[in-house]
Amino acid sequence: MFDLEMINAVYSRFPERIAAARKIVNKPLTLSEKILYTHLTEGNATIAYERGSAYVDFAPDRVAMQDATAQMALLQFMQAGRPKVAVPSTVHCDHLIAAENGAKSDLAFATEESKEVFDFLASVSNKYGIGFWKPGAGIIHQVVLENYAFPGGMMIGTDSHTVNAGGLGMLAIGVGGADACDVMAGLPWELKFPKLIGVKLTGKLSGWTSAKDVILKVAGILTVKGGTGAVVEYFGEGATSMSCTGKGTICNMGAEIGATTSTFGYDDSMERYLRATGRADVAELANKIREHLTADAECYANPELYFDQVIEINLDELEPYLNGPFTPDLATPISKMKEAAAANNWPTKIEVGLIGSCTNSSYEDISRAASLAKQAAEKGLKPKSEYTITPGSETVRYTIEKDGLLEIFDKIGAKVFANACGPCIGMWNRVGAEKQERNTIVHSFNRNFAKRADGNPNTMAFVGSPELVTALAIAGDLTFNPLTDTLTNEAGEQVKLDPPTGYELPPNGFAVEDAGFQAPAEDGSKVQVIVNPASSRLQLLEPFAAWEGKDLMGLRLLIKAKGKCTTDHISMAGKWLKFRGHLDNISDNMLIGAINYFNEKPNSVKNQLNGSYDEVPKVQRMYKAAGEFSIVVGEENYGEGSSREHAAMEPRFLGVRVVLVKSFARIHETNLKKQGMLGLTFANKEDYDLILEDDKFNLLGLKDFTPGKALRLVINHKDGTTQTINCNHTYNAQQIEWFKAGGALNIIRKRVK
Ligand code: MIC
Ligand code: SF4
Repeated sequence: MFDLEMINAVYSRFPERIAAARKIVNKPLTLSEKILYTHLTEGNATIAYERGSAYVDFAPDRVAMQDATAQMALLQFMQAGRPKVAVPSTVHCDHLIAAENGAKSDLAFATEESKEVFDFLASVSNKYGIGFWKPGAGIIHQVVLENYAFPGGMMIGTDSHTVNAGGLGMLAIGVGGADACDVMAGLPWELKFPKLIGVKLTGKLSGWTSAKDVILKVAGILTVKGGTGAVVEYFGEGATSMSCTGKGTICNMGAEIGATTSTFGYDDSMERYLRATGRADVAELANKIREHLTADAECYANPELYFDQVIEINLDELEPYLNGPFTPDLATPISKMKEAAAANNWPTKIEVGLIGSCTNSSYEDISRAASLAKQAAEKGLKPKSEYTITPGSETVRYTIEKDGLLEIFDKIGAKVFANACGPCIGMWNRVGAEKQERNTIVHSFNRNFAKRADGNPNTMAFVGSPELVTALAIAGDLTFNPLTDTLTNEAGEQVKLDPPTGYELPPNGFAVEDAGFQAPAEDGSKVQVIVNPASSRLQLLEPFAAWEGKDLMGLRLLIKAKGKCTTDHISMAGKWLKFRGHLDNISDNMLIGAINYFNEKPNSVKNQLNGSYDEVPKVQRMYKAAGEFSIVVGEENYGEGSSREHAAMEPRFLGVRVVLVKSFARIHETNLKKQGMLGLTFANKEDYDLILEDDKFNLLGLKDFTPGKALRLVINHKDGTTQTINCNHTYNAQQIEWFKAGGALNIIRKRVK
């Protein structure tokens, strides 16, 4: 068991800090507020922070990083001049393992292919006191839930789905590596005090409906930006009657609505999960302060008085959903899929059904899916689609193997991939994907942006619960509704699938031989971290230049991005994950997925220096070589999706100075600020329409860069006319200092010297 002392220390502060907060806020407190106010850097609360506007310094209890983002986070941390991390931290090797032939050979291949990176992460971890989870141990969020998450805690993680730990009653928040670096260096972590959305769950889950459907429904209601700047707190009979891992699924996909995080109050399901995962002592500690680990009763009785927005969902009436394609908020109840598919001309033949991922690979998920696989075998049904499983952790994998569940899947021809991200992040060497055929897949992951799973822009991915994905893979048909429809079996009979059944927790307990953990050295001072200067995968960071003290004149338009521009569009994953530790090399993927407004094509922009069209990174490198800077323009929720700070560092590195959009996703906006970029929004969104392909820009007002005061952008059109528009920003005084220093890390560097 990890962290018992730390958890004890956190809990012993709770009563006093909550009493102080209650006094200052002067009304009953939600769980989210309790966790926020017990984690203030200042200690006991002295101010009632205004939700949605006050910047507040917090002291998170722990940090988690995955291999693809840890490289940058730790390259930055290495410059902070500390012998050890200030709070318990872990690294998890999961993103760099591609899925192709099956767990064993894929893992062996990845371990060899990414040896240099894994060795780097292992040695940095060893040196600085960071727990290291080896390749094959599992996906970060599942491993965190099983080992580290605790009710009432606050953690940050360099991955947007860090929020998964809300299933155990934490406030767990996804951040860029620079934020993680601060916290590991013992500095406060700043967050805008969030707004609160309450989701009241009445009724109970039953039959085909699962926790996943709750969040698929919520995504349909709130859309991909509806949760921005807010914590979503779930409560009600539907919440307490649901499993802890089901809660994890709901919180996990809260990232897809842009929520800062999501959480649930401590309850019996969490206690059961803590005990089942070998943390009875944590459960005992939590039980002692139980009333502090959930909201004050008044908040749930009259939520409208305590939350900024309240949504009510009746689980008795909730249908299974399928969300997609291309966006996780396009929610279609399964009963309406037939119509929706016909209306949108979606291919209805399902090529592959994929279950698992950090979102949905609990014992409960797998056992419910297995109950359907078992029926298929018994009823003479052969899955019409390919079917794959990615277990979330070695503990889950080992346990489902021991309990015979893998054998059941084997009987229907399923392929088991390594305990890793694999197909969820484009690390899927799918045969034939390069042909770019239009096709449909269904999966139980969380994201379905274009190209995300297999790199094919024409793959339409629909997100559903593992049970629904399994039923659909058996049917091979997107319009199959297992609640009402029958299937023809091998004997030509019509058969119906019974609703799935499963176990909340393994009836015989979890088991594992080697969970994959490596503890760091007690004294890491002698450990050497070596980065080969000739490496194509790792590169030490050079400081970015400080602001030159002047307004920015003559900026070139690099791209005016049209429509959805997620971090997958800005810094694609898949094969590019290889270069996450090498800023120069990964910069060759900068914005290659973004659609150019002027020709509607990806990765084709006008080079203003010679009028020709070329790839975005190439054009930007030419500007850089010519000593010129540029600006990127975008639309709504720019930078949606992941926490990867490469989406901010690449433009910074290549000489983009300003990103001007209609609105930002939270993590990306912070990442831009941290790296010394100017992330601005149109004061009038229609001004987006003023930007022309040959424009050059002057950004004015920087000498007087002040919180709350708009900057001015002069647009110089090719025909000699100019227009001046206002650009808003959300920089506070400290963030303005980051900009001036050329990035937050430069300030830390100065302190070290
Ligand atoms: C994702 O789901 O997009 C990722 C890959 O886990 C990212 C992190 C990354 O890009 O490394 C995330 O969600 O933050
Ligand atoms: Fe990995 Fe996918 Fe989860 Fe991201 S969402 S951590 S890529 S499994």
